[in-house]
Amino acid sequence: MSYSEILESLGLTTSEISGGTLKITSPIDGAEIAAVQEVSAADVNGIITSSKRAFNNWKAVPAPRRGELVRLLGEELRAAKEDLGRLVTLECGKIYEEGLGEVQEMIDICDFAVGLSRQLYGLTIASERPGHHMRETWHPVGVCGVISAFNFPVAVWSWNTALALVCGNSVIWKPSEKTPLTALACQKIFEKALARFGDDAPKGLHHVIIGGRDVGDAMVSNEDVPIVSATGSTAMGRQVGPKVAARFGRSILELGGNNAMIVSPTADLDMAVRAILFSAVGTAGQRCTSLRRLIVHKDIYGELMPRVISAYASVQVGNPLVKGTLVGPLVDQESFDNMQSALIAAKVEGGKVHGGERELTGDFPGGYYVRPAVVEMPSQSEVVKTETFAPILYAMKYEDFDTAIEMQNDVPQGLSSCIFTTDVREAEQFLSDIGSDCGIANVNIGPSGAEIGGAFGGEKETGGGRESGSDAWKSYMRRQTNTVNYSRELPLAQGITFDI
Ligand code: UN1
Repeated sequence: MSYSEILESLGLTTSEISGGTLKITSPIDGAEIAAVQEVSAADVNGIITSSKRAFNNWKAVPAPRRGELVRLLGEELRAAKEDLGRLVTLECGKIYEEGLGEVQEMIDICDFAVGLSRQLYGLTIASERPGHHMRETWHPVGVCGVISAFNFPVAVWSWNTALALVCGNSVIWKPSEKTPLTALACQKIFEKALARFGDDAPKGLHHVIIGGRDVGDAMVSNEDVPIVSATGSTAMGRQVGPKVAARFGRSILELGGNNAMIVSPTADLDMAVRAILFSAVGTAGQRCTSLRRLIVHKDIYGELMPRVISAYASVQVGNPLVKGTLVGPLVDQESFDNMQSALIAAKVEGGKVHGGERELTGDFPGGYYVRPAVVEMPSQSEVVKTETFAPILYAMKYEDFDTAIEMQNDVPQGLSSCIFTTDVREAEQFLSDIGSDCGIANVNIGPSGAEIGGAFGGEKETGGGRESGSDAWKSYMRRQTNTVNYSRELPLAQGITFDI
């Protein structure tokens, strides 16, 4: 399929994607594929007013009915899966298989949210007073701002939006400036679901705002946006979090990761090698869950590392639209430059670098393809503690298990982690209070590729937010404690008497 056929397959019209100020190039070859209109920061206030109006109607629609809209969204996503998956590949450069996987995550979270729309369970609580009922109930909050990154341009939107909608909120989405086309395509898909839904979905329930940092800022600073869910770099979160907090808004932050794998002497090394490959080079190392640190027991280091290094040398790097490619391009030159700077720093810090060179400059002079890099490090130095959004895997040795856990935890980020071991004591310690300090901790699988059913997010510089499954929906609702007196007396709590 040609690039224009990919764009047309999702109903993006020429007038919508040309003549605008935001130029979009494909990471595949650097070709300009669109020029999209941006909103101005001044427009954002009007959009928030429209969203707030929509919220005031939507919150009155029963939750299971709200779920019906998300069910229809899931159906439309199923129908659009191949086309949207291909557009994800074209716009952000991940391989088509992963583009499809990303759309599958969207479908899955829609299914999850539909079920949730008939739950949103509260609690009954024992009251200390006779003739009283206590309850805890959950209610919609308002406009939910969603900020997403280029690397999961559509799935992260869906995790937030599917939940926010069944919870009774309206949504304003600020996608990455690198990937507005997939956002426009999702808006179209959403509109198809809306058209089938009926009249009780208010106008303005979902908006996409395309623009730069000032546009995001206008949303983040506006007190009519009580929830801001932001996924991206720690630097972005440092801007967003305090601004939202300053006006007592709620933020859900899912920021950087620096995810490790401990490989113990009892590990199944065949499995470990496969997991290392998928999680470290998949999506060209541009997942927040990508494997970045390998902490290997000294007795198996000599056996494992040559296998990893030779697998790295043979992994197929190329056009992400072509079957058989496992590693597509980096998103842009800046990303390539950051990778090269990190490799230089790693050498200065004593690292031995395997791979990391630019490739395919003949076929794609405008694309930034790299051979994924493995760097053997003498210790967990500064560069290892920094998240570089590129396929660099730092490998280090450990001697005793407690030190391995210390190394795993001794970075500023706390998203995902894993251990390969067949020793149940090690596995359980890793998952215990004295084990991994991350939001995600796995045994005998890699740190990436989380299912939507679990809560997704992490600690420390990862921001502490949770999106997606489990009870992450509670972040999109306000909690209310209710006490009902069905007696004819007015007893006070704490046994207080206050007679008049
Ligand atoms: C991200 O990189 O921002 O766990 C999200 C994973 C995917 C989501 C990654 N399900 O790798």
